[in-house]
Amino acid sequence: MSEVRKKIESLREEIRYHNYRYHTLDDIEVPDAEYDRLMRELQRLEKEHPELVTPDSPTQRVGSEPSEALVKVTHRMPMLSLGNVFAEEELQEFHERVAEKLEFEDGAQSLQYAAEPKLDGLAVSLMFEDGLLVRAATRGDGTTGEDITHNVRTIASVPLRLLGDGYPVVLEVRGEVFMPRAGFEAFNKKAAAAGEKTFVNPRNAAAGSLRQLDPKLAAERPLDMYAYSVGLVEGGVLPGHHSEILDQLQTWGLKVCPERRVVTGVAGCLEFYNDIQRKRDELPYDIDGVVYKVDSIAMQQELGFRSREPRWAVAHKFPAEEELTTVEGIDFQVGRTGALTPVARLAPVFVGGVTVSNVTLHNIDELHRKDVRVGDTVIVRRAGDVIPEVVKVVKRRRPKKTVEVQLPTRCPVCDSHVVREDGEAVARCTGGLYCKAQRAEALKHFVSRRAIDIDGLGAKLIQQFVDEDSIGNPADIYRLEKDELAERERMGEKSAENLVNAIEASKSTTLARFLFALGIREVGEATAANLAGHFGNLPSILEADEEELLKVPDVGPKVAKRIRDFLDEQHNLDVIDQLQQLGVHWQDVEPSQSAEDGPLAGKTFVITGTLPGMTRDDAKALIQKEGGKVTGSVSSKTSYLLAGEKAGSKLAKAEKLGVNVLDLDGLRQLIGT
Ligand code: D41
Repeated sequence: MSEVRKKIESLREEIRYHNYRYHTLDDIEVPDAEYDRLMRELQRLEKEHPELVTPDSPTQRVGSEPSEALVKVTHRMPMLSLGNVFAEEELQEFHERVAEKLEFEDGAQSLQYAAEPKLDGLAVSLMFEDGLLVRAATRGDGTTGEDITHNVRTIASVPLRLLGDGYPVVLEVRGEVFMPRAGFEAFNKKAAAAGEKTFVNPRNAAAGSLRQLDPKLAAERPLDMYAYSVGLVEGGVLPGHHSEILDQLQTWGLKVCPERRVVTGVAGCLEFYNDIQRKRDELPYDIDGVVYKVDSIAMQQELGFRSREPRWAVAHKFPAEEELTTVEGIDFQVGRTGALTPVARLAPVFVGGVTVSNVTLHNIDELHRKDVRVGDTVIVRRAGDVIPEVVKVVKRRRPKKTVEVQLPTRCPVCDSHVVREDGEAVARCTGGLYCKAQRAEALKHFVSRRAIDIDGLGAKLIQQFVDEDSIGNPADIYRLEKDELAERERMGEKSAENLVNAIEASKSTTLARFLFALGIREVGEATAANLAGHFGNLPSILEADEEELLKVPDVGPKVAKRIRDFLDEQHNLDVIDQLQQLGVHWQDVEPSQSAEDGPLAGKTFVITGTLPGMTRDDAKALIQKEGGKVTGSVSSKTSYLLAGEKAGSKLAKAEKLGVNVLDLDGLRQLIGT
């Protein structure tokens, strides 16, 4: 017994806390679905143990608390609440209860429902007397709401006087006030730009707007309203069907939802549900399900209601788009380019209609910004077809002794070092070809035409080899046997032979191609050629330290470091060694001494504009051949700007910085030709 008492008390405390977050702070901590679950659990326990119900229990005051500043209004006819179903079976049960109570013989196959979207806004009551809007009130707890006449009068789609004639003397219209999505986005954007408070969702924005004390503020909010039923009616009669009543309200100037439809039986309801769910993202307003109402008012009256819920209506809710779950682990996935992506492993949770158990956290900065830790309770969101995301951590539920997740220093796939350049969000594995995660991409690059050039080894085949582990690194390509290839699906004798020949032919290459093929980051074709030209042979490159690498044309500190990082990994050296053992070879060349001895040694050039009779690439090659360096942008370190015709901003900058400006003749003079 005391266990139950404790449980009830803790539920109440939890619910009160969330009420406070929601109503007072306007800053929710858990998704609605979780709040509803807590509430239902409390209701269930209190029902089982009525002796434990106390007047201050949150169940004794469903709905929002009227704020002190707004005037309270007692609804002359209580505003009912609406039961929920989530699953098809529950809808079927609802329908069977209706059919039974109405004593249908045939299971009420032909029973008609008025179906409409369930807007995610705020229920309100509008009182019209002699056609004039005399009072608007929030639903509140269904019995007592707040007077919001001053704010509702600012909503353009609410008539201050009913149109036409034939309306009852007293007509209470009930409906939903909401903020259309576009208006919400625009409002938040403006508020953010002005450094003002933004709203988490359109529903909160609508609620906040309606409860403003100053109608001038409410008037700035893009609110709208759809009528969904009537309350008090005196001095007049309304049509006999819900659908007709809404039509009638429309003729009197009220706005009703255009998506509404009369449907037949459970099958009709489900069809409507699916239609609306499909349309959901395109609708200009947020909805959280659909509502079915028995269309005949006579039948509604026969059915009546039970504990404030009509027996003739039910909300069929969409799966919640936000749910709570716990983080069971945080792994780092290695992508094809070596980028490490943190992924949260979750206790599987049904959200937005699917079960989610993995969510990407994008990169380490994002992970730290959200501060997600193993053991955390998190809000997971999946809206429409958007990929699921962790919205935020519920910090209050964090277990003791959690640790902040750190970027691993070694690759989880291949154990190579992980590097992250300053100012870059992405961390990468340095394993390159050695890392299985990067293998397929690296191999594709290796065999490409401008690299080692193996014709016939396409992307699909490479993926196959990698998947079945028959190629671990580029050297393995040279270990493939013809018979083995021919046995492969879709590869005949002939193409196997062609491939073997292409592999054989690729063994005779150049040092530049070989270096490019290795796929060292930042080492493109041009840099590979410069490296080959500068050092002339592979052993010199393997031995070169960063300082020596910097002497290579076009190689800056960043590239030099990338090359050194790559060559410092033993497995990369092993692959290079194996490739040579297996017959990959090239002709060494005389190392060019240009950078050290040429007339342009130590000088840095920038090229701009159109040079007469020479491409910029040729000019670059000429400068490099004579020992100069060519960079892309002008700075105080630039020795010369080689400017052709139509030189633009670079010329202006050079002049501003006092950098020497040359034309081609000037360059030739410098070189001495
Ligand atoms: O769109 C809505 N949110 C909506 C709410 C609707 N389309 N119809 C509704 N119908 C009712 C009854 C059946 C009681 C007249 C409702 C609500 N009620 C409702 N909204 C908030 C509490 C109840």
